[in-house]
Amino acid sequence: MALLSFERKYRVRGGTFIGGDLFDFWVGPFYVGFFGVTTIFFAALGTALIFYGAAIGPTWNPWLISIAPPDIKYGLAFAPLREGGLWQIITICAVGAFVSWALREAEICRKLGMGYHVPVAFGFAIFAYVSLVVIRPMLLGAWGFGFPYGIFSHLDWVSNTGYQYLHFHYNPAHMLAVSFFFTTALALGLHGSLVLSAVNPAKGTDVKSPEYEDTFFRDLIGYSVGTLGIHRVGLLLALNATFWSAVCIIISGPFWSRGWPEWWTWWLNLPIWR
Ligand code: UQ2
Repeated sequence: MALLSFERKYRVRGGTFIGGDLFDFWVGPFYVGFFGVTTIFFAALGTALIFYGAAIGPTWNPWLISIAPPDIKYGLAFAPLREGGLWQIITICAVGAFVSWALREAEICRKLGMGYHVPVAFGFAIFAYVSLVVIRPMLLGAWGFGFPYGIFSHLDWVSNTGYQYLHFHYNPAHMLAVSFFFTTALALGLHGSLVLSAVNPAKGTDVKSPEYEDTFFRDLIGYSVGTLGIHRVGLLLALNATFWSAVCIIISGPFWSRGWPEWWTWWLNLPIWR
């Protein structure tokens, strides 16, 4: 809040995608905009429906509350509210809220004359979610293939879906996704610790410049990717982690319906072994 007193120069009209000046204002520190309104709308409605679903369900235990998708027999049609219809509307609200949030990010980027890297990056996360509850269910022909909205129930879904393909770790796209997630953690671990070490020097001494950060890694491994470079590497790793996660679940079922270990028979069947 205190920052606002000297950030007035960033609170300028214009640069909106939609709505002109109508929603071009702030509430406290938050920019609203047309997509701020749609975000609030979808998020509030979706949350209210989750509470309604919990209220008509069997438990208030937060771990066990679950809102399930429709039975497979409903295919891609709308289901009655109590038989998965609620899940369908909540899914629409979730996608509506996530996409609204991304567009609000994009609008803020435009107002500030910045690049669109943040909404693009968030778009990959939205894609991962949409691949689970929209793309894969549509390819398989039933909303019932989406995952249930509940803490334990979604974990059970992941476990069951994994075992359906015998051993999900043999899924090549899953291998890539996992490797990218681990490497993302390594990169952020390296970056966060390096920056904190530079700004926390010995008592009474000056904060260290980026040249020290470069020098640390040149001493250690003979190479520094640089202060801008590490953020490029980080973005690349994180986007790939989400992207291959989406790919690994979309191909499971629609494009490969047997166990994933069996996929590797292509290797054993290569003619070079004969
Ligand atoms: C770096 C640098 C930073 C960093 C980090 C490195 C001064 C503050 C972490 C080192 C990173 C390298 C060598 C690449 C790591 C690559 C992978 C795939 C993990 O050089 O510049 O800036 O934070």
